[in-house]
Amino acid sequence: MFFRPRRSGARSVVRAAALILSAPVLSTIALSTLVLSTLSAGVAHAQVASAPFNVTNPAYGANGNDTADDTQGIQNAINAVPSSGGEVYIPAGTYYLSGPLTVSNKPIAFRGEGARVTNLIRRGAGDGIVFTSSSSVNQGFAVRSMSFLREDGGGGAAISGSWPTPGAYASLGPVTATIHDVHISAIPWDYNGRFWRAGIVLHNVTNAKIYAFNIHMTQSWPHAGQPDIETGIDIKGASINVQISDGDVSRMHRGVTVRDQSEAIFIKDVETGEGEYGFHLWNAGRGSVISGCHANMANGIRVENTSDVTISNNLLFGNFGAEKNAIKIVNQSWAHGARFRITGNVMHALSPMSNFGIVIDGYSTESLIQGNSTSGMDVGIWLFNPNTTHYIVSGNRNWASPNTFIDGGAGTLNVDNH
Ligand SMILES: [Ca+2]
Repeated sequence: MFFRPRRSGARSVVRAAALILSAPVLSTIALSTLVLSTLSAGVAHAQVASAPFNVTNPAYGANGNDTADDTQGIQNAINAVPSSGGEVYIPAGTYYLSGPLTVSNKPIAFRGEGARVTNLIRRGAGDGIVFTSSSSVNQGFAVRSMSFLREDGGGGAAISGSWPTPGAYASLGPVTATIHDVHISAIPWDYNGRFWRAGIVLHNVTNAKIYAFNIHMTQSWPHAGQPDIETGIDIKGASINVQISDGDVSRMHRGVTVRDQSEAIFIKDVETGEGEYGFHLWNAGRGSVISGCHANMANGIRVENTSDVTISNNLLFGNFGAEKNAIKIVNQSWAHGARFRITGNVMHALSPMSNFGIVIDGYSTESLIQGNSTSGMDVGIWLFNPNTTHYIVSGNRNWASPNTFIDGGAGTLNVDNH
């Protein structure tokens, strides 16, 4: 019982409650659908305020069939959405942005016709869509079915959302942010110097779902002149209960980052490639999960000063190189060092030696490393810090990984590792 995930019961309740509560809310997408069906039932036009705000309406002025700047046209449609919320519809076509699109303090859903069908081309430095709510942790924000392509300039996030710091029980609220069927990249393919600093950034979000995404820069990382904070998806602030699934990030410094106090972040079936870190959690809260993911990066998964993380059934390949790691956990105090589960992962170094499979460093306890496979590493599994205690390390296989060092501190079990 020492190794049971102590919070799993509580989290299941929270997630179940979130699912139940999300159904009637679903912010603006459900609202628009409701309005449309109400319309077809013959209800008076006075009630259609929340029907989609089509950016190509002449009253707004965007045009997806010409090369003129569409920033103001789309912004006009955003501005026309009432404070009660609505859907901004961007039909198939190519739209040019010379500045960011901004939404402040109203629920809004952006809908295109599909990634690579509705294309937003960003010229110049800065963000793409910026949503800010300072009034409610549950104010809805959705983006679906469109591409964000940077044509020149660097920096900025393609999609950015920010909410006030959530209070107690915020996790019982509705699904706040939904982002899916989005493609984030740069054009043209052969040019060095055009990329986003981040694909998607969510700050203080409660209950978000990000899925069916493709974030792929055209120039291989490292990008000249770009800071090492480039991230495909960046979850920060005190975010809670975010599900990131079924997508891929490549040619960024990091694939997915979770930081600050963010907790209960579920990362599933996500592929990362051609960068420095696949998945990086640091100074984050408890209860995050990385499962069924794939990284082909210099480092696979890095966890710093973060507790209660499950890392399971991942495939971590890489040209790891000296001092690189498939999985590394490093904690600077007991406050963050408990209850890791590292199970069923397959790790393989493409350029053998001088690199590591699983490394546990610093203050860390009450954890399980079981049924993992490493190959081609100089060191398969390494627990060396006397402050790493009460680990069970069992049934792991280190193929062509000549060194396995399992010492650790008090209460460490080393059973059937080869
Ligand atoms: Ca245009």
